[in-house]
Amino acid sequence: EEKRLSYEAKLDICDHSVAQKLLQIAIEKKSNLIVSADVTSTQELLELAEKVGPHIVALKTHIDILMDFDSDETILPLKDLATKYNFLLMEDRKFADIGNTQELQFSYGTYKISQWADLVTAQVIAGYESLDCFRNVGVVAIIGMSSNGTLTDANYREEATKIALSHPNVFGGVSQNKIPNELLLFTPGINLADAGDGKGQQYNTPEHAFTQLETDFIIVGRGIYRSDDAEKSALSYKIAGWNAYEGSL
Ligand code: BMP
Repeated sequence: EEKRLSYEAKLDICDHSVAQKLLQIAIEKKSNLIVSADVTSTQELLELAEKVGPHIVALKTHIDILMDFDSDETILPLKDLATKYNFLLMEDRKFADIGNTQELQFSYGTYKISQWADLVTAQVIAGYESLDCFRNVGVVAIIGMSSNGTLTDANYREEATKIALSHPNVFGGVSQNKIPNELLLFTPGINLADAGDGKGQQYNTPEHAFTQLETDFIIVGRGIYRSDDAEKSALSYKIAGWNAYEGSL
């Protein structure tokens, strides 16, 4: 049975440069919170980033849901906020195609993700080589999903974990189950008020994620951006996440 490691201990075993940055930010800001900025306008995105920036290690985007995406108007100010508040940009693209197509989706088209994202999520369904194209970013592999009825059963997760562990571009995984210590664990489906969203999402508490799953980072969307005061609720989740982390050591 593996023991839960501190962020300091993980710095020694997680070599990927993006893993190192995330762990250093976590230690510095005493935060393991990633806010999922699932808003549909640039103004909402930037306002949210300004409010939650001081409390997060990364801002997770679904850049393709913006109605008004523009590299100059969206990405430049977002990058400035990331620098100002010291957080990374995580594009939750969940790539899920053959390597050649992913390479095109990563660097071309409207969003040119490779030009600004520090880390991206990718399915591993297309196999090991499909991940070769993600150079200069860190990849977080989707190992298990939070939604009711997901096909990521124990066998799938085991095979996905093998790919994640062996591929040099991958430094972490998204899952609702434990994964090996050599990978950083990211856990979405976190909400202090709700158990689900009526659309298949299933929620757990930060306490569950750290104690039961030994997660490294919690990902919170609606719990923060839908609340009356996003700044205040980001701070609450940050404190809840940090207390749960310290309690799990
Ligand atoms: P919310 O906290 O509002 O439910 O948002 C969760 C976020 O995490 C969404 O952006 C979703 O795409 C993402 N996510 C998830 O909920 N479950 C997973 O298994 C993987 C995800 O990336």
